[in-house]
Amino acid sequence: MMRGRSPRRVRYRNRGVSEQQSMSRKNAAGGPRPRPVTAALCGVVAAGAGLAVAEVAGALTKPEATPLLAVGATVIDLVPRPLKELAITLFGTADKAVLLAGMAVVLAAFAGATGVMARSRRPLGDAGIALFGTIGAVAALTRPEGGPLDVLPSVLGAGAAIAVLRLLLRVAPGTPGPAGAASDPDTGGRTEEAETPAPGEFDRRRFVLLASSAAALSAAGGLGARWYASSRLEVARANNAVRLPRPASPAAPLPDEAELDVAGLDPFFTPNDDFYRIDTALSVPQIDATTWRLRIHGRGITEREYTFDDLLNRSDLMERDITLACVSNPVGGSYIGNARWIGVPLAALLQEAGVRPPGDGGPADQLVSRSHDGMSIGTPVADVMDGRDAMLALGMNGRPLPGRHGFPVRMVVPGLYGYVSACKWLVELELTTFDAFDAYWVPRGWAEQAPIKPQSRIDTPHEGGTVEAGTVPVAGVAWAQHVGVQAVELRVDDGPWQEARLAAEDTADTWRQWVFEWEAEPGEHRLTVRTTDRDGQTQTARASNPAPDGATGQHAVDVTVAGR
Ligand SMILES: Nc1nc2c(c(=O)[nH]1)N[C@H]1C(S)=C(S)[C@@H](COP(=O)(O)O)O[C@H]1N2
Ligand SMILES: [Mo]
Repeated sequence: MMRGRSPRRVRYRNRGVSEQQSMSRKNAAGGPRPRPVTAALCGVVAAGAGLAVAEVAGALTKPEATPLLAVGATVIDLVPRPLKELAITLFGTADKAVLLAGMAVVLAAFAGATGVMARSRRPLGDAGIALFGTIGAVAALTRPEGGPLDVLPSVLGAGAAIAVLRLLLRVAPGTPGPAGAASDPDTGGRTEEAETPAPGEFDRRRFVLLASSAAALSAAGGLGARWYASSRLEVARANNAVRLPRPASPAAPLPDEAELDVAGLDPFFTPNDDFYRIDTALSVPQIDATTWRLRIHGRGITEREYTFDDLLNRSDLMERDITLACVSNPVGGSYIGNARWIGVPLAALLQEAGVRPPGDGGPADQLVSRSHDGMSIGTPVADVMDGRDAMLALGMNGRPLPGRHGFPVRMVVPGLYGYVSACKWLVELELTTFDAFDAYWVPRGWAEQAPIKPQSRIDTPHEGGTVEAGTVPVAGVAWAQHVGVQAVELRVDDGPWQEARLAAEDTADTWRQWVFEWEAEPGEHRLTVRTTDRDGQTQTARASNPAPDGATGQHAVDVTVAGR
């Protein structure tokens, strides 16, 4: 077999033979064309190299501007509501990782196809890659925080991918010898049985070595770039340097009985590391608090600017316990958390700037908050100025805001879902009207205004769980922010609603724990919970989706009670 020959000789013969073949069957180096799979592999490796170069370029300039992150962010902005809901239902807060993985799969498929096209015509491959580079560049350029220099990672990446693809295709081994050649339509039937040798072992080895080195270098470069980008401006560092002052208006101490001692029940205060995270930011915005500015402008006021120190040094800082909830939280879901926030009273800040609520003749009924990453959130001016503890939060559970939760400054407004109140990475406040401006989620099918709906949740026993017959503590949380929880009731199977014991109330703006001592009889049982708020409204049993303004329905869990 061919193995017996010296590699060099095989290579030489290989070229000699192919020179007698028609031009259409030659590769750039004059050898036979690589097989489609090989060409596809070349395309994928070239794309990986391009992405890695782009990541390195981004890490050195602006990480959000790399084609992966810029296109990902654009996809997030463009996906229609039903698809986004499905993604949240299926993947929860892992939806971003799934999006990136999905993009990688699509990209690999296109890169493979580009490699195959480039096999017969190199310019087709160049064009395919250029198209991708252009998509990346346009996405980076059109991001809210985008600038002309943001095209750099995409352009450099595309250039690198083209170079790598051309190089790999040049050294790729050609179509295989007799057996393979006969079945390959590209060799056009009149296969030279004896003349076309299988690609030499040397060719193959050289190609495999080159392709795998390129892939390994790309992986190392890409991961290294990511690591460098995240450590370079690590919010945690800036974060540690921030010292939270003592608030002029501290929160009342938590009543002892506000927290029940039941295993499996969510803690009253959600630790920062466990706090749910919902946002459209593919990478956490890295903001330097020392250069951060908040601009306030719009109808009826003169523009003002605040620095982080301006806010930190105010004499009216307040500390409040507020439960934050996401409109996408399904009944029984976990997109809700409770924290002790420190911040600037928003109403006071707005008054200083000359804002009057609409009821007082003010020309603006909507306060639009904008974030560093281009999010816009619309909140009724009337709500933030009606005396509730709306704030520009600087601290969360005794620490500066974590990067994921909006460092250095975010909004928190008791009683309104996060997407209409809780802007993270805040940089701008604009006084306008609901008629004049639609915030980010409104054209995407979510309600313009969305107070949090009263809800209750069973934390323990959990769905599908098994408990021993006897006294079983059934426990959970209930919330009716800014109104307060009046009662929680539990129903076993189709039995009567029975009142649960409520933990002491912290404030009307926080959730409230509850427990019901259940005398559990062996068998399969369904437990259902409902709450009634202090206005006397009982949570409806009618189930509805989160969209457009929050899910309704009652949380139920099915449990098995084992006999003794
Ligand atoms: N900049 C920015 N702020 C944002 C969002 C976002 O996507 N971007 N999402 C909002 C939504 S939908 C919710 S529910 C809360 C969640 O805050 P958390 O992630 O700190 O829990 O942030 C709000 N603030
Ligand atoms: Mo949300």
